[in-house]
Amino acid sequence: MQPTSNLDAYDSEISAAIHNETRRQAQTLTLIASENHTYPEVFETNGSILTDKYAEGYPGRRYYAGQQFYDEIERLAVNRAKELFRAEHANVQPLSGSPMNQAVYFGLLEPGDTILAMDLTHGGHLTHGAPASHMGRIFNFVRYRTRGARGEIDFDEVRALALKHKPKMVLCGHSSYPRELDYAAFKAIADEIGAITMADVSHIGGLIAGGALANPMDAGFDVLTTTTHKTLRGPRGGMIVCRQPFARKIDSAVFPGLQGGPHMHQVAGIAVAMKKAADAEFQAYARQVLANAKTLGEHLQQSGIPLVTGGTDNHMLVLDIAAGGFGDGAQAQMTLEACGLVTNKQLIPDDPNPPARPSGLRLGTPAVTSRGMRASEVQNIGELIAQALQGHPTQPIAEQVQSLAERHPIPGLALS
Ligand code: DSN
Repeated sequence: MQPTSNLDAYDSEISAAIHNETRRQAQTLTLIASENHTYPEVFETNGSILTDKYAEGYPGRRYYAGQQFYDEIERLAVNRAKELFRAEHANVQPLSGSPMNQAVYFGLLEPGDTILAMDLTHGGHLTHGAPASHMGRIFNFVRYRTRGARGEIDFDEVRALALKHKPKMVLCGHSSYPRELDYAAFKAIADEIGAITMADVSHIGGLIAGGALANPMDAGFDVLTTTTHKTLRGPRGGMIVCRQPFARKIDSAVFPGLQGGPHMHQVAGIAVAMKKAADAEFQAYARQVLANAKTLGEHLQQSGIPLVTGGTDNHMLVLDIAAGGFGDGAQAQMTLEACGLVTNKQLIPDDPNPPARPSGLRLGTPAVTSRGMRASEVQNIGELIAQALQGHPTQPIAEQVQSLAERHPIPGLALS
C-alpha cells in the first residue's frame, strides 16, 4: 500500500521541478561517474511509510517502541551486505559517504592520529583529509601519490611514508582514479607497521559486489566503506563492513557517536539494491560498465583526447582537457552540458589550475549502462563528446544526444 499523493495540486512549484528534472534526466545522458539510475523498487521504498519512524539503536536494541518491521529490514540489509562483501560485520545506517568515513575515523582513531591516504589531486576524496573538510583539521593526513604515465600507485613511496610517519590507518580508495588498486600491497605495508587497513570503495562498491573488481576484504582488509547510490545503484546512503574486532567501535561511532535515527526508508532501499546486486544480471551489468568505460576511453583517445593514466580499469575516465588543447575542465563541462552530455570538471594529478577551473574532466559509464547502452551506443557517445570539444555546432549534437537518450529510457521512469 502506497500513500496516495496530491503533490501536483498542493505544491505545483516543487511538483513542476520534479517533472522538469525527470524530463532533463530522460532527455540527456548522465556521464558523472558517481551517479546512476536506481531501480523502480528503490523509488518505492524511498517513498514509503518507512520515512515516518525513528529507529535509533540497532535491531533488538532500539530506543522507541514499534520497531518490529524496522528490525526485520535492517537485519536483511546487514546480512545481505555481509554476504556481498564477504565481511564479518556490517553497519548500514550511515546517511551517506561523508558520515560513513567520519564514523570509521572517530570509531577507530583518536583526534590527531595519522592516516596515510591518497593525494587529493591524484584521486583522493574530500573526506580523506582535504583541508576544507573538518577531517583534515581533526586528523593528521599524510599523502601518497601516483606515478608514471599509467598512474600507478607509488608503493615505494607508500612504504617509505608508512615507515616514517607510522600512521594508525592506511587508507586506500578514491573518487577520481581510473585504475585498479593492489589491496595486497597496501595490506602488506600496513601489517609491517601494525596499522588498520581501510578501503573506501564508494565509487566501485557495485563493481566489487558484482564480481567485476577485486574485493579488499578478500585481501584481509579490516574495514571497507561504500556509498550505496553509485555503481551499487541503490538509494543515497553509505555502509561500513568490517572484521568482527572492529564491529562494536564502528557501530557506536555511527550511533550514538555521529548520527541519530537512521533513515530506514533508505536502509530498506539499500537492502533491495543488494538483493539485486546478488543476481547474475547485476554481475553482467558490472562487467558491461567496465567494458563500456574501456570502449569510451579508446574512442576518445583515437579522437585525440588524452586520458589521465592512459586508460581505465574501472567505470571512470579522467580526460586531460588542457593537454588536449580544449581549454579547461570547466569550459568542457559547460560545452558538453549544452549538448545534453552531463559530466563534471576534475582536478588531475598535480594540477596547476584551481579546482574551479581544473585541467580535467571526469566521465563514468554506470548510468548509461543502466539504460542498457553497450559498445555501439558508447562509441556514439564518444564521437559526440569529441565533436563537442572540437567545436562542432551544438544543436545537431544535442539532437543526437536527445534521440539516443529517448531510445534508451531510464528503467521504470514514466514521463508525463
Ligand atoms: N561527490 C562524489 C563524487 O562525485 O565522486 C563523491 O563524494
